[in-house]
Amino acid sequence: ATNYENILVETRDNVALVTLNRPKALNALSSSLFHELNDALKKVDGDAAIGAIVLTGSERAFAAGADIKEMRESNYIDNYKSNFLGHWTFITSVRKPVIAAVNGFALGGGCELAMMCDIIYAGEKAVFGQPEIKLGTIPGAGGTQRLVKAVGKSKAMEMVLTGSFNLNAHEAERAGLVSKVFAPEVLVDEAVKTASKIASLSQPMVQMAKEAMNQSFEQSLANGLLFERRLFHSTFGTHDQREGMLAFVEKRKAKFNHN
Ligand code: CO8
Repeated sequence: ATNYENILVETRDNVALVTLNRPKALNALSSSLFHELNDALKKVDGDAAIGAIVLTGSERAFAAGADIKEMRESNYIDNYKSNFLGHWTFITSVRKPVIAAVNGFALGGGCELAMMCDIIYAGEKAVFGQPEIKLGTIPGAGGTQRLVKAVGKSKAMEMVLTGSFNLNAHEAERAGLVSKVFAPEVLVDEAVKTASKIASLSQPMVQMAKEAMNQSFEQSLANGLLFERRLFHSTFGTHDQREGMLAFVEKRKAKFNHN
């Protein structure tokens, strides 16, 4: 296993559990943390034994945002030339499902990172917010885009424009940002349970379904529907579709071989 300084990676059966681990900085997303995260995600995405990924932080903080101390002195032209934080988008190209298990603060880039995942589970003390405006900047990794779709325009506007209107776990669930809320101490186990359930299904089908749903954010409805239908057609070229439908008819559990 690779030794990382800012994250921990473990496998639980068919699930990879990645834990952000910069406790002293409330998991502020430094550039080296993100490079390690990307490296770990790349490895588990390519590991056939892993079917889904859980990303979590500590009970106090999922992540309190981009590392303010690291970026405070950077200037426009350097940001532009280095495409500063461009590598943050890597997680959105991971093909396996990623569940964010959010305890504590998910602020700024932390909220944006959670929204780059496919499913968000929250611990009861989770706090979601976009405080960038208070730092004299604006969200830079999807907060002005994904948040609008996740919680609707009025809530997203209020969060981003005031920087201090945060959502707690239950508010986030009601708004649709989060799918389930758990007690903090069971959150990660519950996320792993769901990830494991997903990982036990046909991996190519899971990935096609994820790919098709993600098109809904990118495409017109007509194009998205066409993309979906073509992928749906293609599932009939697989073993797992044959087996899944046969198992239904024979009233038994399907045995997927991911082909
Ligand atoms: N960056 C760097 N260090 C941080 C950060 C951060 N985002 N958040 C907390 N820390 C550090 C603190 O400086 C402190 O360090 P030290 O002990 O050395 O003083 C330590 O973590 C503990 O924090 P606090 O003492 O502040 O803990 P509190 O419990 O008092 O407060 C809060 C917790 C409310 C979470 C508070 O830490 C806070 O407000 N943090 C900043 C939150 C924030 O503004 N986040 C947004 C950052 S900007 C951003 O994310 C932009 C993303 C743009 C992406 C662009 C991609 C292209």
